[in-house]
Amino acid sequence: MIPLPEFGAELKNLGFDFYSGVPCSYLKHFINFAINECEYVAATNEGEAVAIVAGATLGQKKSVVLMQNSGLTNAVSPLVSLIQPFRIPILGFVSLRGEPGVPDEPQHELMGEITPQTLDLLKIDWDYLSTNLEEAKQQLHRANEKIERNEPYFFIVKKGTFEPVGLQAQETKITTSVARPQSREDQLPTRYDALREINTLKDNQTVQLATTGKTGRELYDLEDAPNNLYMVGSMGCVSSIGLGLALTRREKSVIAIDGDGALLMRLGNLPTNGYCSPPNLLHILLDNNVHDSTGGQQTVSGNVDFVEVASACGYDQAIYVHTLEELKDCIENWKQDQKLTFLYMRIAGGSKASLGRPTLKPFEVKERLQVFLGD
Ligand SMILES: Cc1ncc(C[n+]2csc(CCOP(=O)(O)OP(=O)(O)O)c2C)c(N)n1
Repeated sequence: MIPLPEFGAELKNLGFDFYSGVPCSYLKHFINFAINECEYVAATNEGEAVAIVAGATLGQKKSVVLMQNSGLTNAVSPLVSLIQPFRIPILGFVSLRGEPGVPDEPQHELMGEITPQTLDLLKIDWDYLSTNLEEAKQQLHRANEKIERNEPYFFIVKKGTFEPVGLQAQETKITTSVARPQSREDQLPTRYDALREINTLKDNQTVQLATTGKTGRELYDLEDAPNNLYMVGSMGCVSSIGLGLALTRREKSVIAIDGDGALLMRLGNLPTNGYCSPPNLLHILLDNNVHDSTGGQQTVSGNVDFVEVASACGYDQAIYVHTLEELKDCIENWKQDQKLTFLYMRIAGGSKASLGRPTLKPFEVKERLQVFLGD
């Protein structure tokens, strides 16, 4: 069995000290170690955890994601359409519940059988983690070489790999949130005009992350800049990338621009953001009540009070924005007095005619952003 103080120290020596994940009993001692000794963000699902460590990696922290193999399926979208096309080198540990030949519960049987092939299909290089400390350390060094070459790397962890580590007392945090609800008519600007307002206020300390679909395309059309990231895939992950980046780069102002379809797809991100509460994260939802990018199919956003939801999830403040003027004021106020803020604005459907797409490849956008961030 691997003693975690030594194994964890080796990871720290290699620079890995930021973690996110969802627990698994096979990984519990490793997770306990991460919670006790490192920065660990408890995610609500494994896809969110992948996006958080992706954001932390953009922020130049070598980062680790921990998950049960049943959660690998939850993480497929960001692994396929964020980690790979952007070439974000994360280190993963995935447990092997349902290992063939080892008695386990029926729900793990198939996943245990297909875990290695799943990683192969995802084109993620992997190895079974040795239960011998010295061998495991050598494996870490080999994994680190991959990471240094901008490639993700995963270990599959079998039952009983780690020696026990107890869980130290954990802090519980309750936020007092301010919710400012709707108080007048909406101006309903176009997304393009709202994005222009946001973009106009950008300075050289700000990073703008734009959600999947036409939000990123319109931002690119307005102004292609090194401090922009057009997320293109991993729908719903923009605020989680923002969280990882904001936690690791406290001196930067991180603005995550979301869509209603995307936010609803991963609504579980909100409580994690609210709990971690980085003051330098501004989360803006532009709600057109439709999946505009895929043809305007209605979402259920009309039935959701996002300001109340974000506030109830622990955002320090959640504000209903009615006009472009208010949007400008709210962004300026947040810059002056930073606290985790959610801005909600209803916008008109539709988008700019004959809209282009970023000509840079996702990994080129990432590399450019890393230069901006001082890599
Ligand atoms: C996981 C996943 N499901 C579906 C899609 C297809 N898709 C791309 S953009 C989009 C609509 C996004 O809607 P919303 O977040 O409301 O933004 P809008 O298009 O209205 O600006 C969809 C469904 C995708 N890219 N990824």
